[in-house]
Amino acid sequence: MKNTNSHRLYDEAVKLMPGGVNSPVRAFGAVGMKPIFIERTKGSKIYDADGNEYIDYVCSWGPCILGHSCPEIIKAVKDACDNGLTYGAPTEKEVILARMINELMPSMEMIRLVNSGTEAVMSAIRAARGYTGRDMIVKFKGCYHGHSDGLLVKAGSGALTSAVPDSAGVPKAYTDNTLIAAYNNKASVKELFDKYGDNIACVIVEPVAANMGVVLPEKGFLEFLREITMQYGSVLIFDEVITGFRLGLGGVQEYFGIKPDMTTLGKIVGGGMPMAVYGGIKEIMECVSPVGKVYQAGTLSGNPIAVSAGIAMLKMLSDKPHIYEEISIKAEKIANALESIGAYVNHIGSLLSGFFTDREVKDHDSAVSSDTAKYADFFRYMLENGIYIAPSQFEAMFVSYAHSHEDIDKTCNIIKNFQ
Ligand code: KE4
Repeated sequence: MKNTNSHRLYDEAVKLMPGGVNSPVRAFGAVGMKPIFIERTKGSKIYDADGNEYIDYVCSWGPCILGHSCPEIIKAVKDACDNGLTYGAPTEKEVILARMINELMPSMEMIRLVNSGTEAVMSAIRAARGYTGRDMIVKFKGCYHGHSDGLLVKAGSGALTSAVPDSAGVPKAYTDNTLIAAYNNKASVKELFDKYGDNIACVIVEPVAANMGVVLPEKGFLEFLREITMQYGSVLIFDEVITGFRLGLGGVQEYFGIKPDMTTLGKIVGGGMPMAVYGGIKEIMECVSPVGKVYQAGTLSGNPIAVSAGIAMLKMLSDKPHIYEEISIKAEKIANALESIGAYVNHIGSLLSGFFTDREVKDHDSAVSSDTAKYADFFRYMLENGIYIAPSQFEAMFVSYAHSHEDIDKTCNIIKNFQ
């Protein structure tokens, strides 16, 4: 692959932006090479600054479930632009989108639109704390919920329960109320509730984890979280920023039949534009300003362009519910190809990850024990062969409605030839 232009752009970019990128994973650090710069996208393909074409399985980290540059979404955005880009005032389209979300995810009785998943999660946690009057939160090792201070944590020394900052610039005090449990480990959750239960405001979980690579909830794990949070009066927050509208129109909560108290959404819901959502039962959401005392605000929240993209996205997904089975079948083919070269694969719907390990990958520690050097070799091999997958083992592969049978067959053949 010729990368002259990407390398030229990268050499200029690193002088102007940390790592030459606007989000760290894009810097290709985990795969030991300079990043490629993307110039345009269409359907299942992305094209870099040197004109190289790739079949894309990053899909902008999840939003592009219908493929890139979906004509209906582009048209909705272009039409909306003719009426202005931002008003800073309520609009009918926000009501339409809020109603669509409520009808597709009934647990979200009331919602608030924001601009990123980070903002959605940060606000949901603040609402849960305001509603319960409690300070402590529980998250799971290996789950990522954006970069708000209290969530950039790792297990403290000694017991699993204490958290310490996992980023420079986060004061220790900001993480003192964050408790860490192990995914799929009920005992680690029970231990925290036995010790702190009456001061735990919420448990936040990726109901299907996708930030340690894809890790599925074991049978009964989500049900257990629902029971223990009910028992202690804590809020159960499903972070469905990745899984919302990915596994089906009702998200993981419909897929597994579990009703959280709050949900965060992002990525797909914005149709590729900067938009995310937090919401939940009315009793909690009515704690949010201007009705309640939990303050949260945003200049571009509910932006008419982003909302138009989101409405177009959800309308198409609602009109084409058959796509979910189709993209799941295509993802299954890729999962089988990865297994044929000895990878351990976690796969659900159109979401999957292959790990180079002979262990079952069911939590953070088993995920990080996989051979990440081999993954980096695999990434470079796939890129050289025109297949663009996540430049990190701890992300997911996404299959879109735009991936053709030819794309899938080509991808599987290339995977099977990896040595
Ligand atoms: P954003 O602030 O990046 O919109 O969303 C944060 C977030 C919240 N919750 C979950 C479950 C998430 O996966 C994310 C962000 N996902 C990463 C990829 N795994 C975004 C990619 C990036 O950081 O560049």
